[in-house]
Amino acid sequence: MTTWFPDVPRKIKYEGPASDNPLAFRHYKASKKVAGKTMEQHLKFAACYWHNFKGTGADPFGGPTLFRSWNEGSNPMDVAFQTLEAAFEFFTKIGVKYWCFHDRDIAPEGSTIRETNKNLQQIVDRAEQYQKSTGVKLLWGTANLFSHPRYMNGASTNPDPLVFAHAAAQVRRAIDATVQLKGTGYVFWGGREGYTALINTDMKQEREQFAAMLHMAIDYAKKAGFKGKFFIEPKPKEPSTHQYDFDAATCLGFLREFGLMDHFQLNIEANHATLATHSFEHDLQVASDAGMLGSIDVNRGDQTVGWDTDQFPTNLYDAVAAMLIVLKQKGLKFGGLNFDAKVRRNSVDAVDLFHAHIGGMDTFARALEIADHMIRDKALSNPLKERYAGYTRGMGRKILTGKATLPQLETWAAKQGEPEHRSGRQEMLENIVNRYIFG
Ligand code: XUL
Ligand code: CO
Repeated sequence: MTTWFPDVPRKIKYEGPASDNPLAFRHYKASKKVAGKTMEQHLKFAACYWHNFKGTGADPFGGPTLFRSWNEGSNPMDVAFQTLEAAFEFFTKIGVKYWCFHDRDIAPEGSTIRETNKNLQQIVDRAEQYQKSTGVKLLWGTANLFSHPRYMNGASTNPDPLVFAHAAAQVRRAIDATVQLKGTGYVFWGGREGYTALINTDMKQEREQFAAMLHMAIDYAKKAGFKGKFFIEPKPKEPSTHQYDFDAATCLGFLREFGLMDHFQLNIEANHATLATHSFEHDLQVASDAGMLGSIDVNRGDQTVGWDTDQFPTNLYDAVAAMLIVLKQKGLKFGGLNFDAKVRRNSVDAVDLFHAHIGGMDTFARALEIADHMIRDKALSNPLKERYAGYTRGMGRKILTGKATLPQLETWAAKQGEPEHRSGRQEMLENIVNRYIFG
């Protein structure tokens, strides 16, 4: 077997917090038990195919900077096969148990749908073999419905039904690929499912078209034997000016409106939540509160810029907040933590992919331990319980159980007089979080 990563001769190991080896984990120890499960079981890390293996570093102001050995070659299918080999070498050496792909990352589009399908099938067959020999599993698959010029006005939300049909063909085959590779999730991220100008857009109909596609996907997946969950991945904008899957709350409204709640959950991405002017934890909490947090694209944005920088997650505060929510809902059954993140355009060496994932995996491993410690100590849940205690008895309880009326409440308020002037204790609670984080 060719070695695509000669700088990393063997699997990355756990060496403990004191290690100064840049190619070692300091906190992520796959077999370490936390709250009755191993870190590997809790965290379900996935590496993504697109940024790691197909990212070129190009931006609107300059062309490629990341020249990867596996992307060299003149025959697109040869390149696809060697990229797949490199990818599985990477997954094995970094020690992620899962991967994620778009159809077009793994196999090139042909000149006809037939040829495209053939290309995809050949790569999926090979991927199935690699999965068997390495034990790496598919977390989720998806179709790229945003790069090809035909999708410039949207995919399922396109004004032209023929474009809808091309998208449908892709979704069908991407579901087949996901089923064959035993993926537990299938993602819809609608980068072009939105508009750039309302003046030429029938928003009401476009949302109906989008729902029609999702219903067709459910019907098809049932027949194809898909046992996993569909995920919608919210994002407010970029590339479209306005995207229909704006944020978690908008997606939940959409799923409820079109009768899709039973088959879908949400895949929350940190940098998408912040683009929607929420925090990462806000969108996770919205999804989790609705019983709809299915998977997470872990990354981070840059506070100083307003676009999707997709950096690797290294912020421990954000990761702890995320793990508190994940642990409280008892994990991610169908999903996991997918590093939808890319190295910077000047991180030009293949070894940088390892540094990036090590950083992300160590951050979430540490966050898992901290969050578990906080939950065991009820560090935040006790103060929260205390803050809302009034609703567990008397009139508070009546409000929540639908037994109170406006006149009754008026009488009660008049009798009780002014409420106690109570502190929210935000600073004290922030210090509690720091106590666990500082150790
Ligand atoms: C784009 C994004 C996508 C989805 C999959 O911002 O996050 O890569 O995760 O289509
Ligand atoms: Co994503």
